[in-house]
Amino acid sequence: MAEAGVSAAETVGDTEREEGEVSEEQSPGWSESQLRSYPFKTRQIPRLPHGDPRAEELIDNEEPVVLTDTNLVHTALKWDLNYLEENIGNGDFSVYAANAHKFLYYDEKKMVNFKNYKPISRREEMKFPEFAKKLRDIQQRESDERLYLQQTLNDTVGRKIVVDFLGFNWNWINRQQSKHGWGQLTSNLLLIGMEGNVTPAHYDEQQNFFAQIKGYKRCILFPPEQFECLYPYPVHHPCDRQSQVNFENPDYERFPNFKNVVGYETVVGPGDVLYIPMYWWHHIESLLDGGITITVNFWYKGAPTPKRIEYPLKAHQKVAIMRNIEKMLGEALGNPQEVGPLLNTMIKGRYN
Ligand SMILES: O=C(O)CCC(=O)C(=O)O
Repeated sequence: MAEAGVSAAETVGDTEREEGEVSEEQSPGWSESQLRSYPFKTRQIPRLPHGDPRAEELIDNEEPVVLTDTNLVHTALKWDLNYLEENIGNGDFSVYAANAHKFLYYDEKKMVNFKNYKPISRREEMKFPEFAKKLRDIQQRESDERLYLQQTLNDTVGRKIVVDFLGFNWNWINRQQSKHGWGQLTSNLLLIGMEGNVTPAHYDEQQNFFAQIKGYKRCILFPPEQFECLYPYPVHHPCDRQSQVNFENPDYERFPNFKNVVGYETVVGPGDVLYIPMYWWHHIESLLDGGITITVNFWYKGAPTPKRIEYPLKAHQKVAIMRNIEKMLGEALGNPQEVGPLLNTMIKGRYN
């Protein structure tokens, strides 16, 4: 059977693309030279109008698709640094700062488990005008420092932002939520990135409609079937759910299956909405020399587990089981550091 993601993608006539090869289907507004290069193949994620039955089929099957005409965030397409500075209010914003382009997510609560872990970016809380000033200053000085604002929208936002938010196409997205039996909308993350910023590959345990507002982002996705190629950090590590593989210089000795990874990719621009299915890995980069990017995502809890489980289990269900086993072992042993040695004892000479 074809891997998840391959079957429906094939039905819409996408093409397989070798590294560096130019794809025929391109949104205007960006060029191939703005993409970083990686040593693996990708196929294009289909771009479809939301009313196209193939788009619905992809979402039903939990496969990615770019929807080109949802009008989901049409009231936000005017957002830029100046407008947000004037209207976003006096709340605190989490801003990550780094001296390199990668912003590897880390869970601060898990840092007690791995005391030697040193994050490559640091979080600072600041008001929006301070962020805007820092950003303009870095751009002017042509400094290597980079910022990435990542803040859940909350009730501190100003009146105009509330009006824009209420004008989102809630009709369409609420229908999607109920049609697929998803749980509640848990949050809308606002992301404001600098050109060239990279969020390395990771998966989330939520459904995501990723709405692009300003600038272009390249999104490379991998289905949950490729877990073995992507080598996530241990569950108790601050970088839980993130791949350990450095895509720009993979260590094939440590991560040999990375040679077999095959991605699905797209470039999203203003008005596009990418469906990132739960448990799908995603690597996201703001295009090189593309100016700032603004995105708002819509994270939903997945549908509840069905009462009667069907076998064989799907890849994402196996990922959930593996996560639970790691968590339970950490708790039972009273020390997350003992999980690895115990798992090794269990399999060595018995299951391998
Ligand atoms: O846009 C980004 O850089 C990361 C966003 C992301 O990982 C998400 O929406 O799940």
